[in-house]
Amino acid sequence: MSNIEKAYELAREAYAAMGVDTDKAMELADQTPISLHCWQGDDVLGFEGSDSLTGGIQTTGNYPGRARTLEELRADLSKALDLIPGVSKVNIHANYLDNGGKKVDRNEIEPCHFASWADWAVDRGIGLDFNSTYFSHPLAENGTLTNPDEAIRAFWIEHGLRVRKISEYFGERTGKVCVTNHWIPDGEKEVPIDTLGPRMRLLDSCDKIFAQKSPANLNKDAVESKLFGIGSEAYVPGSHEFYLAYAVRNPEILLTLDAGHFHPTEVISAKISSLLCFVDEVLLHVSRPVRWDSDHVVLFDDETRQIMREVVRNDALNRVYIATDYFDASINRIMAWVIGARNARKALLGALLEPVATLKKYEQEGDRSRRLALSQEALTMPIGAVWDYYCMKKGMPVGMAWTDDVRAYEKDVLSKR
Ligand code: RNT
Ligand code: ZN
Repeated sequence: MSNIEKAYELAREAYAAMGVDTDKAMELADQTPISLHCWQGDDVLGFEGSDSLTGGIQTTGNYPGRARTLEELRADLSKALDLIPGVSKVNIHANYLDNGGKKVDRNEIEPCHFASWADWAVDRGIGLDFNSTYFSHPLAENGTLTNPDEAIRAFWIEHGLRVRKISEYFGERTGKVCVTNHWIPDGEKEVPIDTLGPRMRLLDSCDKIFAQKSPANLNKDAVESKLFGIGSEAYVPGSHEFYLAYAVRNPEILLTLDAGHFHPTEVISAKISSLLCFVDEVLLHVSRPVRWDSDHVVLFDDETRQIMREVVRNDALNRVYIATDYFDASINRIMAWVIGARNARKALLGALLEPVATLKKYEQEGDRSRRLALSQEALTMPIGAVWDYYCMKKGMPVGMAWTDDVRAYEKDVLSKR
């Protein structure tokens, strides 16, 4: 018996004594899809030939080896996916199109421009998620779906409509539902006088984009709010209240919660169960804001763990889609992917290893003292032993072993770019 197996055996017994079935927890943690964002690999630049990122979001750092082509990005993504245990999907942005070297504007994209992504996903046996791209474009400078210029607003509405067709195509090709996220960067540095007008235009734009329902087995649309961005500190029309109301009014639309899109002391873990009272399904952008919406690499930290606990404790795994959303250009980008995704999965496993049934029993009995005591005992249970065993069983590297693999790839591939 290896040390990993020995440690697992002890952990399994300790968890069983708490009423937790570790095999069941590993199975559920493994089978729950986590959607890996493609944009960590190239600093959100995409393949339209753009060399700058706009829209009030920002990557910092210039670590060598950024993916410059679709082929490089997919090779890097494949490398990362091979080191992340569990069912993964890949989350693509509309500016990651395969245009064959010809200019295809955002209002012209078609499924054929994403066929190579679908081929790649089918080949890997994974699902795809999708995102409209309303930033890093000259027509986005003064607003997209809120733009008072009707021609520009129409351009972006057309983009949204086309994105949803591509999502349906992804759903068909992969046989797995595509979750499509819509986020716009529109906002103002200073408080505008008319705060209602842009929102009424956004409402009209959304109604036009979502007028036709997608087959629910192919595509589900989600709307993502934000509090502020760089240059939109004072006013963002697509606020939490706006999209929450929109999702409640339109039951087929999901609400997206991004961990970095609220006031610095506000946490999305505290919002999930309220939303579940009013919307059918939720999309999570698991990210890490540091003092602002900085999109740092996801950690195995309190909030990431609390997000997963809220989903598991409320038995909502089948109503919540989990996606990662961060971009760090200051460290090896593949390591950034793997660290964040493994942390998200580990946090999910940790939540599934909580003695939820017993905690709920104490709660129902009114035994708040023992509820608190057990919740604290659970924190120092050997999650790591179960995680290591799970990785080993899935043929995935255990501990730091995967970093050697990425270093070798860096030497052979990334450093030559
Ligand atoms: C921006 C949003 C959005 C983006 C991606 C690239 O603040 O979080 O989800 O990160 O679409
Ligand atoms: Zn996000």
